[in-house]
Amino acid sequence: MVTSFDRRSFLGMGLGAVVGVGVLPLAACGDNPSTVAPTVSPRFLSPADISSVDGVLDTTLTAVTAMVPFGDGTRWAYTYGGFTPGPTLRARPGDLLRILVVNRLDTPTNLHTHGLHVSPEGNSDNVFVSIAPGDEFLFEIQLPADHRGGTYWYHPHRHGFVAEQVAGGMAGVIIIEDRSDQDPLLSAAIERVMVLGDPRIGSDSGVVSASRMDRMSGREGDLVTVNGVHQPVISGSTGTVERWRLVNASSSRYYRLVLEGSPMMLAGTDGGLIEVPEQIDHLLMAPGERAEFLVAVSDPGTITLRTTRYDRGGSGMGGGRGGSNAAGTIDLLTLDASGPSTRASLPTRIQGARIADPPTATGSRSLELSMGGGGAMSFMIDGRTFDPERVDTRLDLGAVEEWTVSNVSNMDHPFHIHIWQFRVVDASDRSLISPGLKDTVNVPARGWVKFILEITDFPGRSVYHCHILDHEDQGMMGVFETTARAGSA
Ligand SMILES: [Cu+2]
Repeated sequence: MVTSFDRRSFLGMGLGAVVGVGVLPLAACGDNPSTVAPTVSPRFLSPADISSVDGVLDTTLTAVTAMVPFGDGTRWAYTYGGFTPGPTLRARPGDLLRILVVNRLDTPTNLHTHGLHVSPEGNSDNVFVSIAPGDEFLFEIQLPADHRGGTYWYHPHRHGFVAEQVAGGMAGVIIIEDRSDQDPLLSAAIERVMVLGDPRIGSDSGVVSASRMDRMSGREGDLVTVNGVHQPVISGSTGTVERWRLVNASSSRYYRLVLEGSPMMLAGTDGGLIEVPEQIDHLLMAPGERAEFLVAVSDPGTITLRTTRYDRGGSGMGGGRGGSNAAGTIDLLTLDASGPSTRASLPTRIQGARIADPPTATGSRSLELSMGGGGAMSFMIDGRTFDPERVDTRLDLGAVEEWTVSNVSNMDHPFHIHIWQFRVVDASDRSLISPGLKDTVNVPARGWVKFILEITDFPGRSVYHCHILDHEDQGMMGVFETTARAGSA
């Protein structure tokens, strides 16, 4: 049965997909208009795009489990309207996002617009909303007129169910385009959205069951995927620039990315483009983080994006280790370029991408991430587990704060704050100091990170938490509330 909501959702995705019983097609457009290729090297697939029209992006996201194509067969997944990842939502500063979330799961869900600088109240980016099975909820998220362009993403954030729903496949990209995207060399680039995931592969809901050890370490899946496809191949052309927008949508897996066959040019971080792209030799992406790379395709041949091993530490309980990609280097995707050698040029400076220097902090604050022992492991911030009724941190509108987030556990925890972007100014591992804006940063085991947070607007309550989603679900999350300072307007 297809309801009117489903119909809107699928029409909105611009696909003639018919929802049958059982198997649902993957979204496919751009590089490859067909569905999964029945070859050993599946082609790269892009999620469908939904763009705002006259300043409004109006769509429906139906949370539903489904069998989705995988290789020559299918696998069980949590999806948005039958697709994993869900459609890419494209909007501009000042636009309104009107997103109806329909819950066809047997567990509660909601929607978080990760990285967007928007109100956390009411039916905006409010993580305290809970949509019961069978219910629906209309989110209306107003982007400020000065919102930064960038690669953001959406995913469920209903406490207690986040890891399972996201690891199972519920995630999609939000692209905000601003004047930095008008840079001549960038606007000519071939843009590709790349959602990194690591699902468990199986034919029923059993694939999302998690053991106690999984939940302590943070569950990792069987295979790495890019837009739901294992090791896809992009058919590229010489003389072109590729712009890759990466999102780590894995619930726990870290990617230590390397690029072979081309210099690795970092052009953007969580909060959008950086003015001067930087050549780097690798990039660590913790869950929740985004990155943009520019790839100049000048010569025929292959360019391969890989992840190498990363030890994110252990829980200290029963020897559980959180080593991502422990078996060694894994290919994520390959670009296979054809054509005569033709030089492709990258911008050395991106017009309109300048980020103002962080203001001088007027106050400071410290948070401590920890894991408690005992029979049941607990995951805490400042010695407490999450309580939605408690405000842990009170912020004043207009304040500029320097936060030091320290990690006293033996395992890395990626720290994410909602609503805000910050500037990392110092860290125990100086490679964590980013040239761009961030909303998620890894805090290494026994390490610390310092960042500047400028609290300019948006009063209300929201959260900060560990983005290893099993840890968040087990309580490594705190509530902040922003209010006008007493005596100020
Ligand atoms: Cu954690």
